[in-house]
Amino acid sequence: MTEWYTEALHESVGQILRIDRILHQERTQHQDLIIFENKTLGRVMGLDGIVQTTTFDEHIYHEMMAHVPILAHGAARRVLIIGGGDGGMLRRCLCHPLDQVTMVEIDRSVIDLALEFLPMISAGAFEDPRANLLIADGARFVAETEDRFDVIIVDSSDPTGPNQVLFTEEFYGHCKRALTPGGILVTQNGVPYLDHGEQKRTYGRMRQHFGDVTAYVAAVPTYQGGMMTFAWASDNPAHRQWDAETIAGRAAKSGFESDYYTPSLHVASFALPRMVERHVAA
Ligand code: AG3
Repeated sequence: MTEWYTEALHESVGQILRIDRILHQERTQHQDLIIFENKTLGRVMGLDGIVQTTTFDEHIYHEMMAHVPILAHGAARRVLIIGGGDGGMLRRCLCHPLDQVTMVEIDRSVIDLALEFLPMISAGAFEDPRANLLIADGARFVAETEDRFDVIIVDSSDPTGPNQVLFTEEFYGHCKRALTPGGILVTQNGVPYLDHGEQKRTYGRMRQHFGDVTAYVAAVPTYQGGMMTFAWASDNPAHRQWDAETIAGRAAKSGFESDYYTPSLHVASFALPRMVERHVAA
């Protein structure tokens, strides 16, 4: 009998993925986790009924959330990732000549199981001496840390449960405090065409703490619903206005391979549909 994974993220539309083979399934301390194979998508990881990553298109999301802020910053030495248990974000951050990448993941099981069943996503990143891995509550970490970071990347799931705290004004204020002057915060902010209001309110909340707030976009096929938005907050508007040549020069210095990211796409990703502009301005 054919088994299907039915995603339960949006109220009245959704996607189903055929489960060709279950590699692992368990209730971790924090969430329901499944890793399965699908003929088209390769290996898929779902948490609490929502597709988190697939070997088919993880590169789009991870490249855009790591390379865009790091290259826009231009002089980042220290990066913080909140979440990111599969290690794909860590791997893309470590493509750059950084001193350290701190990753704060609340659920150790996600890391362990991704290492076992999705090792191609982190591709050795956890062994890099510049990787500083902490198993802890990310919201608490940013509220309390004395460390300062040039870029903070919030690689979270959607605000459906306890992780709603990662979408609050208070959390963004703590991120601001943990950034160096002119530092950049980026967060995954859902698919605007299908989204719950929670994510639309992100920009107004960020604006309470940052002088320059916007979004940039990429389409990730398995985050169904069209384009996905990444929220962007900094006090330095120049960081989202570099031209493609400047970005290309920095990318060449980092010297990495990508499958989605290009310097011209980087620049273009800040061009927003009117509807997203309205969310940003609201
Ligand atoms: N975190 C973002 C998952 C977003 C899913 N949302 C959605 N389908 N609208 C992914 C973790 C990858 N490191």
